[in-house]
Amino acid sequence: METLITKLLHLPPVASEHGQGLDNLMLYVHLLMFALLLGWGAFFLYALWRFRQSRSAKANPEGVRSHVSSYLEVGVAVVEGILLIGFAVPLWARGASFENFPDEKEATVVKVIGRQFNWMAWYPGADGVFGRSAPEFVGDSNPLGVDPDDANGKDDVVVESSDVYAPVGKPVVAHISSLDVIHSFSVKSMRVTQDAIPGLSIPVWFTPTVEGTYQITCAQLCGQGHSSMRGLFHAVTPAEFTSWLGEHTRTSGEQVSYE
Ligand SMILES: [Cu+2]
Repeated sequence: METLITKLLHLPPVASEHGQGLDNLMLYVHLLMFALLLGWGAFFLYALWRFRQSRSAKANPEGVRSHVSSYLEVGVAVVEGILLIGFAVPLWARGASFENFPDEKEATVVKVIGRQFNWMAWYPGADGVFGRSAPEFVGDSNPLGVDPDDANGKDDVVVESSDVYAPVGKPVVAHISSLDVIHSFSVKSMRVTQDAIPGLSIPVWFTPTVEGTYQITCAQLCGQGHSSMRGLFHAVTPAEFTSWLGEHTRTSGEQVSYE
């Protein structure tokens, strides 16, 4: 969704629930910086005029006696405090605190795994449980090492084409990790960025609100193919998501489907 803020700050349209709050904060920080720019600019011009050579040849040993500058400093610090405590910390806590994470039963859960140079998305399928994975199963056709004999993995879906699907109106919990070097999963329109670190699985959550196809970017320089590590995040209707997942689920024969 394009807003006055996205136009003003040249941001991609916002398409997630918490995105607007983040944009608001960015606008407030920019407004504060703009006010400081005007204030300092005006003071600079005043100082050039006030202390010009022809007017003030004598030094004043008493210096400034007014407290205006102190009051201004305190005022700026108060505004900064409000931005930090009133806006930034609550936004951070909403995204980062585990207490605020949605229940995975009520969410679309997906593992997003980066590697040089694409993204893979692993869904638990209809049973909602991810299959086991282990290093001994890793191969060209099974890069994530999903155990072919594990019952929980039979309906799992693995997509290797850098496409991530999720329905709108429901929280997405994405567990981000990497097979090789440090990548960073970033969907600007969702206002989400999380480093993908080998050996770690780091969850992020967001709720897509606007249907559409949005670019996934790797936000961490990760090698020669870094710039080609683009993907697509598809925010679709719940019905479209169910049918998409159904098309990719293999209930007999193959355990895991690859795109
Ligand atoms: Cu990368």
